[in-house]
Amino acid sequence: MGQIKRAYSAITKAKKPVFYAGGGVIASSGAKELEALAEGLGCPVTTTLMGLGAFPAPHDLWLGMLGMHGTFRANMAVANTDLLIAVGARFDDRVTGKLDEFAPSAKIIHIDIDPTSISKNVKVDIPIVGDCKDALKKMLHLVQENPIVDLETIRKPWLDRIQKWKETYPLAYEQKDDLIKPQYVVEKLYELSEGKAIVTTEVGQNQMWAAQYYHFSEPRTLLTSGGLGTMGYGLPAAIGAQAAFPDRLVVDIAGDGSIQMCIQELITAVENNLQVKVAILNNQYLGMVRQWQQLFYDKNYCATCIKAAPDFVKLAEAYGAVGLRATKPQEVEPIIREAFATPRPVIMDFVVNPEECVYPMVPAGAAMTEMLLV
Ligand SMILES: Cc1cc2nc3c(=O)[nH]c(=O)nc-3n(C[C@H](O)[C@H](O)[C@H](O)COP(=O)(O)OP(=O)(O)OC[C@H]3O[C@@H](n4cnc5c(N)ncnc54)[C@H](O)[C@@H]3O)c2cc1C
Ligand SMILES: Cc1ncc(C[n+]2csc(CCOP(=O)(O)OP(=O)(O)O)c2C)c(N)n1
Ligand SMILES: [Mg+2]
Repeated sequence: MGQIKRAYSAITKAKKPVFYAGGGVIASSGAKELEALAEGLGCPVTTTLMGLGAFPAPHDLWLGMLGMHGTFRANMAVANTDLLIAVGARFDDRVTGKLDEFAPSAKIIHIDIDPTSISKNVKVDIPIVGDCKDALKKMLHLVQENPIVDLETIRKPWLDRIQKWKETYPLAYEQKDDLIKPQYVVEKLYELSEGKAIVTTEVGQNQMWAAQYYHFSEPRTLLTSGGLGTMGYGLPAAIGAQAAFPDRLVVDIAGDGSIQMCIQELITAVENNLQVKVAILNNQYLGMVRQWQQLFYDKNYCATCIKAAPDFVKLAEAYGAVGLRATKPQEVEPIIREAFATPRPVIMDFVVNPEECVYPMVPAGAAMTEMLLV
């Protein structure tokens, strides 16, 4: 309890605090405590990829994901904070970027169950070794016993500054002309599922657009391979989720490369009538690798172009599943509606803009403020 009191004392003194929450909050079932504490402290929250769903995306205090493909406001908030409260997050290099310039003026509190995680990559000022939910609950008691006086006035300048960052560089794309934007597909999946699907992803750009544009609000609704980033994860994960929750809508947001890693698992889905919906963002590339070649190697595309891809509609049918295709923006919504209404496994093949990139992007090894925005 001593460390938690020290942490709370630091929080009461901070002018620009930020919660940086990760997969540990979900593992500990501590999302409700995090939300209550963020509200009690008027403290904005960002999460890692693995923490998405640990804090409700529609909340006023939500900053979006941080890191290499995080939002402008989340990365700017971390760069400018005077107190970073890390909860069940492990300071991965996709989050910190250049270590010397990560949260340079911040005191750091770190709650983690694994002592070897503490001060592993970034020096921590107030370590709290233990379960997130347990620690957050104890901190919440302190807030309830001794609330911050005049909280709204104290936080206003910080929250106003964050609001300006949000307005200046929101997550954005333009769905014009005849080519489908992959972000538009993910937004439509979000809208038409009313945000209630269990989403799995493959790895690459599809995974990042899922993280940015499917606005997760509940823990355990995003299943994704973060650390190892194993292409081929999404379909088997979707099948497992559907078996566990037969009445839920389960969607695998996939890439045309990754989906081919474990496509044979469609047999399992068809055989057991597990009605997973696979949405392939078909850019005809190993897109995330191509993005790096495009931006940092002068479009010297090498081994990233998928010219000889199978016809995914025919492939689905060959397995006894349903195959649907959209090649124009106006076809996106009807196809998603049809897929969601079909009580069988479905592959939706969305032929999207081939050279679309994921933005923001922090180049590998750069500081988190050095974001490429378009
Ligand atoms: C193409 C690609 C791009 C990516 N880009 C980004 C990006 O832009 N932003 C991003 O955030 N990630 C990104 N990632 C993911 C990144 O590589 C890491 O997987 C992720 O940042 C790690 O999340 P985390 O820190 O929440 O840790 P996790 O791997 O979820 O680890 C959880 C932490 O919580 C602790 N913990 C576990 N259980 C408990 C408990 N009960 N109580 C307390 N502590 C607990 C663990 O010890 C550990 O320290 C990307 C991955 C890929 C493949
Ligand atoms: C098994 C495996 N091999 C290679 C990689 C490296 N890698 C990361 S993303 C990616 C491209 C994925 O292409 P695709 O599934 O089409 O997704 P996109 O980025 O185009 O959305 C590759 C090759 C990996 N993460 N996993
Ligand atoms: Mg692709």
